[in-house]
Amino acid sequence: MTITLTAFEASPDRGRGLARDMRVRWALEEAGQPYEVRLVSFGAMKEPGHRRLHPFGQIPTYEDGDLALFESGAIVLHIAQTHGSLLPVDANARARAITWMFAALSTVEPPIVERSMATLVERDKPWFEARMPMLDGRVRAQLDQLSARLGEADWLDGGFSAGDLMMVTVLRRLGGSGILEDYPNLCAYIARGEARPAYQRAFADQLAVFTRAQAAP
Ligand code: GTB
Repeated sequence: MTITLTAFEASPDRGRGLARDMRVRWALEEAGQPYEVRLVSFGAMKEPGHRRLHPFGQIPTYEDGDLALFESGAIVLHIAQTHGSLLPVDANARARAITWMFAALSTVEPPIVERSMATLVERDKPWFEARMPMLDGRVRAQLDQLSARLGEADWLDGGFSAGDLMMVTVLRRLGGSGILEDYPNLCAYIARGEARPAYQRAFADQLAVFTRAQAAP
């Protein structure tokens, strides 16, 4: 049975690999698992057919035989637990790698998403200029601590793991904000993740979707 993901038919990120299917594609590439991608429009995501897979009408989803999952974190964890070497064998190291996945998703990602959403949909609001320093401050508060913990290490806890995969994808959303440049070790960390052959394959595949959509009449 082939693994099937869903992704945006026309991603608003314009091929930058910022939508959450990217982390699932990357995990599958790291795990050496072939997969197919079903592209869905914003309209189709809200239809009953897609909502049976994803109650909140979003991407990504994951299907493998009679297993259907949603939530990118749960999907990457499932991939890491069932294939490849994205989680260490040692039980304690494995638990710590999973902890970093949760840290990425529930501590670092929320202020980044909040900031990113404000720049997308609140730019013309009277409160925008006053609110941004507070949103930047919340992002920086987490990056200060993440940067201090990472120090000069290559990865967050020993070898590359699903925790790093998740953290790199979360941090990438800050590209273009001007914030990351104040954290050279985090920039180098992201670059190390992006240099991985599995990342490169995943990125090229999602970019090809955008490029094809642009070329379509
Ligand atoms: N918690 C869920 C998960 O981790 O899987 C969140 C899933 C989610 O937010 N999916 C988004 C979606 O389907 C796409 S990734 N949105 C459509 C909808 O809700 O109707 C979020 C995203 C979108 C666009 C950019 N971008 O343009 O840069 C980046 C990230």
